[in-house]
Amino acid sequence: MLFFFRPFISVLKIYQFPGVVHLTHEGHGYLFSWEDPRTSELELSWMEAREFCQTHCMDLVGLETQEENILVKERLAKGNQSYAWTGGRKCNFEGCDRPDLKPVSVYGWFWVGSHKKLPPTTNRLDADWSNTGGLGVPQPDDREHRGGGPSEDCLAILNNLHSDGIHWHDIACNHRKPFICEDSDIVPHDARSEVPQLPVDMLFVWAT
Ligand SMILES: [Ca+2]
Repeated sequence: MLFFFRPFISVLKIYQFPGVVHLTHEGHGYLFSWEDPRTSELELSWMEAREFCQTHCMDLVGLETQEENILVKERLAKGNQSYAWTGGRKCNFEGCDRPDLKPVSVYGWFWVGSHKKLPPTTNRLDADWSNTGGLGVPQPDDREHRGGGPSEDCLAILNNLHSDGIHWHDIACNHRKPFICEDSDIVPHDARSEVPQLPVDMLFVWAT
């Protein structure tokens, strides 16, 4: 989809501060946008947030393990943040036409930084989807799309906005939120200082 191939937004360059890491876990650095005074008030769309992370040779955070998910959620609570973008994305764009991703609402979610798939959304034990939302039904519920709006294709952590604790929600990607970046193993280490901005399409090559 054209959405993914927009040019990088040059205004994000003003926020460049390479090397800033607020947490290290299992060899990966994490950047929480609200923890740096230069971006403490910054809220971006999911794609803009991803571009910010890539500018820093990172990507939006992937929460592949329970431990990592807990660490990130604790940080969100500690910072009194209402929500934040993660790197969770529904694969419903060009290149996603694979049988194992169907139906996309169940099998099509993945972490963009690691290319790892999330458990099927029917598996409520190994993921952290909220059990409620604006419609009072479990996430992901694609609520805006049901109401005639955009598809809820991006994964944010919401902090008790629905009296549901801190859990995952599918949200339309154009919403503006603080965000969390994580070192990406997909980015070659020796390219980090040489290639500050990677081509977007490179990041959608699937591991099969
Ligand atoms: Ca939702």
